[in-house]
Amino acid sequence: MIPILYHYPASPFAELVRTGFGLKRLAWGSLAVPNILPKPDQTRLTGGYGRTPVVQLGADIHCDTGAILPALDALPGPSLYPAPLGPLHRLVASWANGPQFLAHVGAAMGGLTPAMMGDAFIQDRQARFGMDLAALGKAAPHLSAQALVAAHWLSLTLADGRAFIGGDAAGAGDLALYSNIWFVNAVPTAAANAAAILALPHVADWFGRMAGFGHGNRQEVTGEDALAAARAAPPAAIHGGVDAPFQAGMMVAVTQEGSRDTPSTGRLLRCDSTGISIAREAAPGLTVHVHFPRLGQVVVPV
Ligand SMILES: N[C@@H](CCC(=O)N[C@@H](CS)C(=O)NCC(=O)O)C(=O)O
Repeated sequence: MIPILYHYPASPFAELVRTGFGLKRLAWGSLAVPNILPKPDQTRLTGGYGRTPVVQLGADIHCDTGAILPALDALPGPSLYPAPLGPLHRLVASWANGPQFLAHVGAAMGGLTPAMMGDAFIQDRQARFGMDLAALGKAAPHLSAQALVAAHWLSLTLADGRAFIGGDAAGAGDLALYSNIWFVNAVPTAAANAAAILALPHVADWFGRMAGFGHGNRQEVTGEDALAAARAAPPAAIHGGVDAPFQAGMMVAVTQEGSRDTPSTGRLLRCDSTGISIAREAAPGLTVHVHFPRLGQVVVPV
């Protein structure tokens, strides 16, 4: 059973996972989804979660890099949380993928005109996340300055000659910082911002080492292949409990802070600091377990 990534090329969070596959030298299935809703191949399994990326392992569906990386970590290959930082990689990643993500959206996309983004994309992000992409240009200088602080701190961290933020081995914190800079570097109109970031001492060399991991061994799969994979492998046993006030087995809806996407609804299996898992019927006779991190998710009984 290989992991299947639901993604599109320009997604920085997807690039984070693709590079994670490279770091772990994994074989994986690539399922292309649009960069706006609807994404029927994805949401029939997640039940509503429409963000990119999602990773499927048989009948286990992992939403958000905060759930995807721990799931990939259990697969063969180098750890994504190497010592000496260990779990501190998660702290770095949640900062880079949290407040710093918006800063990098500004640095990457602030120079795009509405015509370049297209009406459908602008409307999707406005309706789902309340983002005013048409006005992003105004905020871009401020946001670009915020993004440059992350690169400055990265540069200082690397100043003692270490290869990655924790030493010789790259981890989830490196992946998160990398995907933000990759995003800025990938947009031609953001070339000046990318140049400012990559000009900081040690950052370009580190960026090259991260890019050098590649993407592992990718093969294209279809939505039908993915459904067959879900039918072929039952969900894995759940490890973790259900914190009060929730109770195991109750029906809940899971949404994301700051998103108006349709909730993923199901029977609660796990809800504690390790994450959230729900069971749902994805198709007649097909039960899947949908997993989320705990951070940033809103759980409501229904
Ligand atoms: N916290 C999520 C954030 C994912 C995210 O915001 N992804 C962006 C794309 S990079 C997204 O879903 N945008 C809307 C879409 O692609 O439909 C994670 O870590 O995976």
